[in-house]
Amino acid sequence: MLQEGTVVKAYGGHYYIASGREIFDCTLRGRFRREKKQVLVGDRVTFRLEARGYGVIEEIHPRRTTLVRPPVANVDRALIVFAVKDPEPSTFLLDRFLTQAEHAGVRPAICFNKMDLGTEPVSNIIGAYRRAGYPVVCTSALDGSGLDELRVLLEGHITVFAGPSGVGKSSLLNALVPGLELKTGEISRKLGRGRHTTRHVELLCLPGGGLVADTPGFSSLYLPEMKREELGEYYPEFLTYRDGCRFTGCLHFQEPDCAVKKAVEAGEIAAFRYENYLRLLKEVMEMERRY
Ligand SMILES: Nc1nc2c(ncn2[C@@H]2O[C@H](COP(=O)(O)OP(=O)(O)OP(=O)(O)O)[C@@H](O)[C@H]2O)c(=O)[nH]1
Ligand SMILES: [Mg+2]
Ligand SMILES: [Zn+2]
Repeated sequence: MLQEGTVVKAYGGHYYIASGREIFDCTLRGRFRREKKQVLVGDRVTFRLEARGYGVIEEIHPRRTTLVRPPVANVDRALIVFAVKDPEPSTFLLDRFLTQAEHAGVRPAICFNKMDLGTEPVSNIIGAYRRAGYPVVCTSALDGSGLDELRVLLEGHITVFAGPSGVGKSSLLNALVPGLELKTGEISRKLGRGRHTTRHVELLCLPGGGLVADTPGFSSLYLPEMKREELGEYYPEFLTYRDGCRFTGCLHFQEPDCAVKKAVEAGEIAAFRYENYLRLLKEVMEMERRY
Protein backbone atom coordinates (compact mmCIF):
# COMPACT_ATOMS: atom_id res chain seq x y z
CA MET A 1 0.00 0.00 0.00
CA LEU A 2 1.35 3.42 -0.95
CA GLN A 3 0.96 6.40 1.34
CA GLU A 4 2.09 10.03 1.38
CA GLY A 5 3.65 11.93 4.23
CA THR A 6 6.23 14.45 5.43
CA VAL A 7 9.69 13.57 6.78
CA VAL A 8 9.87 14.96 10.32
CA LYS A 9 13.18 13.44 11.43
CA ALA A 10 16.13 11.72 9.79
CA TYR A 11 18.52 9.71 11.89
CA GLY A 12 20.97 6.88 11.15
CA GLY A 13 19.34 5.82 7.89
CA HIS A 14 15.85 5.97 9.34
CA TYR A 15 13.30 8.48 8.17
CA TYR A 16 10.36 9.24 10.39
CA ILE A 17 7.35 10.19 8.33
CA ALA A 18 4.22 11.91 9.59
CA SER A 19 1.13 10.82 7.74
CA GLY A 20 -2.31 11.50 9.13
CA ARG A 21 -1.90 11.29 12.88
CA GLU A 22 0.76 8.57 12.78
CA ILE A 23 4.55 8.46 12.50
CA PHE A 24 6.09 5.75 10.28
CA ASP A 25 9.66 4.47 10.59
CA CYS A 26 10.95 4.20 7.02
CA THR A 27 14.12 3.35 5.14
CA LEU A 28 15.21 4.44 1.69
CA ARG A 29 15.13 2.39 -1.54
CA GLY A 30 18.66 1.48 -2.56
CA ARG A 31 18.49 3.40 -5.80
CA PHE A 32 18.13 6.72 -3.94
CA ARG A 33 21.32 5.97 -2.05
CA ARG A 34 23.12 5.09 -5.26
CA GLU A 35 21.87 8.30 -6.89
CA LYS A 36 23.08 10.15 -3.78
CA LYS A 37 19.64 11.72 -3.55
CA GLN A 38 19.33 13.41 -0.21
CA VAL A 39 16.17 13.34 1.81
CA LEU A 40 15.63 16.43 3.93
CA VAL A 41 13.40 16.94 6.89
CA GLY A 42 10.29 18.61 5.44
CA ASP A 43 10.33 16.57 2.22
CA ARG A 44 7.03 15.21 0.96
CA VAL A 45 7.45 11.53 0.09
CA THR A 46 5.50 8.51 -1.08
CA PHE A 47 6.26 5.38 0.92
CA ARG A 48 5.21 1.74 0.79
CA LEU A 49 3.84 0.31 4.00
CA GLU A 50 5.70 -2.94 4.75
CA ALA A 51 4.60 -3.74 8.23
CA ARG A 52 2.60 -1.98 10.86
CA GLY A 53 4.33 1.35 11.41
CA TYR A 54 7.22 0.54 9.03
CA GLY A 55 7.78 1.41 5.38
CA VAL A 56 10.13 2.15 2.49
CA ILE A 57 10.38 5.50 0.72
CA GLU A 58 9.53 5.08 -2.97
CA GLU A 59 9.45 8.66 -4.18
CA ILE A 60 10.66 12.09 -3.08
CA HIS A 61 8.42 14.91 -4.30
CA PRO A 62 9.86 18.12 -5.77
CA ARG A 63 10.65 20.77 -3.16
CA ARG A 64 8.95 24.14 -3.07
CA THR A 65 11.71 25.74 -0.99
CA THR A 66 15.01 24.61 0.54
CA LEU A 67 16.33 26.31 3.62
CA VAL A 68 20.02 25.86 4.36
CA ARG A 69 20.12 27.00 7.96
CA PRO A 70 18.52 24.89 9.34
CA PRO A 71 18.38 22.34 6.49
CA VAL A 72 14.62 21.93 6.03
CA ALA A 73 12.61 21.51 2.81
CA ASN A 74 9.27 23.14 2.04
CA VAL A 75 9.36 25.69 4.85
CA ASP A 76 6.66 28.19 4.04
CA ARG A 77 6.56 30.30 7.18
CA ALA A 78 9.03 31.97 9.49
CA LEU A 79 7.73 33.06 12.85
CA ILE A 80 9.96 35.85 14.11
CA VAL A 81 9.61 35.94 17.88
CA PHE A 82 10.47 38.92 20.07
CA ALA A 83 9.51 39.69 23.65
CA VAL A 84 7.71 42.90 24.66
CA LYS A 85 10.57 43.21 27.16
CA ASP A 86 13.20 41.06 28.92
CA PRO A 87 14.97 41.17 26.52
CA GLU A 88 14.06 44.59 25.10
CA PRO A 89 12.98 44.22 21.45
CA SER A 90 15.17 45.66 18.69
CA THR A 91 13.35 46.62 15.50
CA PHE A 92 16.67 46.64 13.66
CA LEU A 93 17.21 42.99 14.55
CA LEU A 94 13.59 42.26 13.69
CA ASP A 95 14.00 43.87 10.27
CA ARG A 96 17.14 41.80 9.70
CA PHE A 97 15.21 38.61 10.39
CA LEU A 98 12.39 39.77 8.12
CA THR A 99 14.87 40.45 5.32
CA GLN A 100 16.41 37.00 5.68
CA ALA A 101 13.00 35.31 5.57
CA GLU A 102 11.85 37.27 2.52
CA HIS A 103 15.13 36.54 0.77
CA ALA A 104 14.70 32.79 1.41
CA GLY A 105 11.20 32.92 -0.07
CA VAL A 106 9.62 32.12 3.28
CA ARG A 107 6.61 34.19 4.35
CA PRO A 108 7.32 35.90 7.68
CA ALA A 109 4.95 36.51 10.56
CA ILE A 110 5.82 38.31 13.79
CA CYS A 111 5.10 37.18 17.32
CA PHE A 112 5.44 39.45 20.35
CA ASN A 113 5.66 37.19 23.39
CA LYS A 114 5.58 37.93 27.14
CA MET A 115 2.43 40.04 26.78
CA ASP A 116 1.83 39.41 30.48
CA LEU A 117 4.62 41.95 31.14
CA GLY A 118 2.49 44.71 29.57
CA THR A 119 2.07 45.75 25.93
CA GLU A 120 2.33 49.51 26.40
CA PRO A 121 6.01 49.81 25.40
CA VAL A 122 5.55 48.03 22.07
CA SER A 123 2.05 49.03 20.95
CA ASN A 124 3.44 51.57 18.45
CA ILE A 125 5.82 49.02 16.98
CA ILE A 126 3.07 46.42 16.67
CA GLY A 127 0.84 48.92 14.87
CA ALA A 128 3.61 49.85 12.44
CA TYR A 129 4.28 46.22 11.43
CA ARG A 130 0.57 45.53 11.01
CA ARG A 131 0.22 48.58 8.77
CA ALA A 132 3.26 47.42 6.80
CA GLY A 133 1.30 44.24 6.03
CA TYR A 134 2.82 41.62 8.33
CA PRO A 135 0.69 39.24 10.37
CA VAL A 136 1.41 40.02 14.03
CA VAL A 137 0.32 37.87 16.96
CA CYS A 138 0.71 38.80 20.61
CA THR A 139 1.20 35.92 23.02
CA SER A 140 2.12 34.90 26.49
CA ALA A 141 3.57 31.44 26.96
CA LEU A 142 3.10 32.08 30.67
CA ASP A 143 -0.65 32.74 30.83
CA GLY A 144 -1.64 31.26 27.46
CA SER A 145 -3.07 34.40 25.88
CA GLY A 146 -2.84 34.61 22.09
CA LEU A 147 -1.95 30.94 21.70
CA ASP A 148 -5.15 30.16 19.79
CA GLU A 149 -4.33 32.87 17.27
CA LEU A 150 -0.80 31.49 16.97
CA ARG A 151 -2.16 27.97 16.39
CA VAL A 152 -4.26 29.25 13.49
CA LEU A 153 -1.18 30.88 11.97
CA LEU A 154 0.83 27.64 12.14
CA GLU A 155 -1.91 25.26 10.99
CA GLY A 156 -1.17 23.44 7.75
CA HIS A 157 2.30 25.03 7.33
CA ILE A 158 5.91 24.15 7.93
CA THR A 159 7.27 26.93 10.14
CA VAL A 160 10.69 27.81 11.48
CA PHE A 161 10.93 29.87 14.65
CA ALA A 162 13.50 32.64 14.69
CA GLY A 163 14.39 35.31 17.18
CA PRO A 164 16.95 36.29 19.79
CA SER A 165 17.77 34.18 22.83
CA GLY A 166 15.44 34.43 25.81
CA VAL A 167 12.30 35.68 24.04
CA GLY A 168 10.40 32.45 24.75
CA LYS A 169 10.58 30.35 21.56
CA SER A 170 11.00 27.07 23.45
CA SER A 171 8.39 28.12 26.01
CA LEU A 172 5.90 28.76 23.19
CA LEU A 173 6.60 25.38 21.61
CA ASN A 174 6.17 23.68 24.97
CA ALA A 175 2.81 25.42 25.33
CA LEU A 176 1.72 24.39 21.82
CA VAL A 177 2.78 20.75 21.89
CA PRO A 178 1.41 18.72 24.81
CA GLY A 179 4.04 16.48 26.34
CA LEU A 180 6.97 18.36 24.81
CA GLU A 181 9.60 19.35 27.33
CA LEU A 182 12.11 21.58 25.59
CA LYS A 183 14.61 23.17 27.91
CA THR A 184 13.92 26.81 28.65
CA GLY A 185 15.59 29.66 30.47
CA GLU A 186 19.06 29.56 31.92
CA ILE A 187 19.75 25.92 31.13
CA SER A 188 19.14 26.34 27.42
CA ARG A 189 21.18 29.54 27.34
CA LYS A 190 24.17 27.91 29.01
CA LEU A 191 24.21 25.03 26.55
CA GLY A 192 23.72 27.69 23.91
CA ARG A 193 24.89 27.34 20.35
CA GLY A 194 26.64 24.02 20.73
CA ARG A 195 23.42 22.24 21.46
CA HIS A 196 21.80 23.39 18.24
CA THR A 197 24.76 22.76 15.99
CA THR A 198 25.24 19.17 17.14
CA ARG A 199 21.58 18.27 17.25
CA HIS A 200 19.61 16.88 14.38
CA VAL A 201 16.86 19.00 12.93
CA GLU A 202 13.45 17.72 13.77
CA LEU A 203 9.94 18.86 12.93
CA LEU A 204 7.43 18.87 15.73
CA CYS A 205 3.87 17.89 14.87
CA LEU A 206 1.33 20.36 16.22
CA PRO A 207 -2.02 18.95 17.30
CA GLY A 208 -3.66 21.29 14.73
CA GLY A 209 -1.76 19.73 11.82
CA GLY A 210 1.17 22.13 11.33
CA LEU A 211 4.87 21.30 11.60
CA VAL A 212 7.48 23.42 13.38
CA ALA A 213 11.27 23.18 13.22
CA ASP A 214 12.58 22.87 16.76
CA THR A 215 15.88 24.57 15.95
CA PRO A 216 16.01 28.34 15.66
CA GLY A 217 15.84 29.34 12.01
CA PHE A 218 18.13 32.04 10.63
CA SER A 219 20.81 33.77 12.59
CA SER A 220 21.04 37.43 13.43
CA LEU A 221 24.68 37.45 12.36
CA TYR A 222 24.63 37.35 8.61
CA LEU A 223 22.73 39.03 5.82
CA PRO A 224 22.18 36.97 2.69
CA GLU A 225 24.13 38.02 -0.38
CA MET A 226 21.95 40.34 -2.44
CA LYS A 227 22.05 43.28 -4.79
CA ARG A 228 21.34 46.69 -3.30
CA GLU A 229 18.18 47.02 -5.43
CA GLU A 230 16.74 43.88 -3.86
CA LEU A 231 16.53 45.15 -0.29
CA GLY A 232 13.65 47.56 -0.92
CA GLU A 233 11.59 44.71 -2.37
CA TYR A 234 11.60 43.07 1.04
CA TYR A 235 9.80 46.06 2.55
CA PRO A 236 6.14 45.49 1.68
CA GLU A 237 5.07 49.04 2.59
CA PHE A 238 7.63 50.48 0.12
CA LEU A 239 6.17 48.54 -2.80
CA THR A 240 2.96 50.58 -2.92
CA TYR A 241 4.93 53.81 -3.33
CA ARG A 242 7.92 52.92 -5.48
CA ASP A 243 6.08 53.37 -8.79
CA GLY A 244 5.92 57.05 -7.86
CA CYS A 245 9.74 57.37 -7.60
CA ARG A 246 11.30 59.30 -10.48
CA PHE A 247 13.94 56.65 -11.17
CA THR A 248 13.25 52.98 -11.75
CA GLY A 249 15.48 51.00 -9.40
CA CYS A 250 15.38 53.91 -6.95
CA LEU A 251 17.18 52.97 -3.72
CA HIS A 252 15.10 55.52 -1.79
CA PHE A 253 18.39 56.88 -0.51
CA GLN A 254 19.95 59.92 -2.19
CA GLU A 255 17.75 60.07 -5.28
CA PRO A 256 15.56 63.13 -5.85
CA ASP A 257 11.77 62.81 -6.21
CA CYS A 258 11.55 59.63 -4.19
CA ALA A 259 7.97 58.64 -3.34
CA VAL A 260 9.11 56.41 -0.46
CA LYS A 261 10.98 59.27 1.24
CA LYS A 262 7.93 61.48 0.79
CA ALA A 263 5.74 58.81 2.41
CA VAL A 264 8.15 58.70 5.36
CA GLU A 265 7.99 62.50 5.71
CA ALA A 266 4.18 62.36 5.56
CA GLY A 267 4.18 59.73 8.33
CA GLU A 268 2.64 57.07 6.06
CA ILE A 269 5.70 54.84 6.41
CA ALA A 270 7.12 54.42 9.93
CA ALA A 271 10.34 56.43 10.26
CA PHE A 272 12.09 53.65 12.22
CA ARG A 273 11.43 51.16 9.39
CA TYR A 274 13.03 53.56 6.91
CA GLU A 275 16.02 54.21 9.19
CA ASN A 276 16.54 50.45 9.63
CA TYR A 277 16.32 50.10 5.86
CA LEU A 278 19.10 52.66 5.38
CA ARG A 279 21.32 50.84 7.89
CA LEU A 280 20.76 47.52 6.13
CA LEU A 281 21.30 49.17 2.74
CA LYS A 282 24.72 50.37 3.89
CA GLU A 283 25.57 46.83 4.99
CA VAL A 284 24.50 45.41 1.65
CA MET A 285 26.61 48.01 -0.19
CA GLU A 286 29.61 47.13 2.02
CA MET A 287 29.13 43.46 1.16
CA GLU A 288 28.91 44.21 -2.56
CA ARG A 289 32.32 45.85 -2.35
CA ARG A 290 33.81 42.75 -0.74
CA TYR A 291 32.57 40.25 -3.33
N1 LIG B 1 6.84 36.57 31.74
C1 LIG B 1 7.03 35.68 30.76
N2 LIG B 1 8.18 34.97 30.70
C2 LIG B 1 8.34 34.08 29.70
C3 LIG B 1 7.35 33.90 28.69
N3 LIG B 1 7.82 32.97 27.80
C4 LIG B 1 9.03 32.61 28.24
N4 LIG B 1 9.36 33.25 29.38
C5 LIG B 1 10.62 33.11 30.18
O1 LIG B 1 11.69 33.65 29.40
C6 LIG B 1 12.88 32.86 29.58
C7 LIG B 1 13.42 32.39 28.24
O2 LIG B 1 12.48 31.51 27.63
P1 LIG B 1 12.93 30.43 26.55
O3 LIG B 1 11.68 29.75 26.11
O4 LIG B 1 14.02 29.58 27.06
O5 LIG B 1 13.49 31.38 25.39
P2 LIG B 1 14.13 30.94 23.96
O6 LIG B 1 13.65 31.96 22.99
O7 LIG B 1 13.81 29.54 23.67
O8 LIG B 1 15.67 31.16 24.21
P3 LIG B 1 16.92 30.40 23.50
O9 LIG B 1 16.65 28.94 23.51
O10 LIG B 1 18.10 30.80 24.29
O11 LIG B 1 16.98 30.96 22.09
C8 LIG B 1 12.48 31.72 30.52
O12 LIG B 1 12.90 32.06 31.82
C9 LIG B 1 10.98 31.66 30.41
O13 LIG B 1 10.38 31.17 31.59
C10 LIG B 1 6.15 34.68 28.77
O14 LIG B 1 5.23 34.61 27.94
N5 LIG B 1 6.05 35.56 29.82
MG1 LIG C 1 15.07 27.85 23.29
ZN1 LIG D 1 12.50 55.97 -4.13
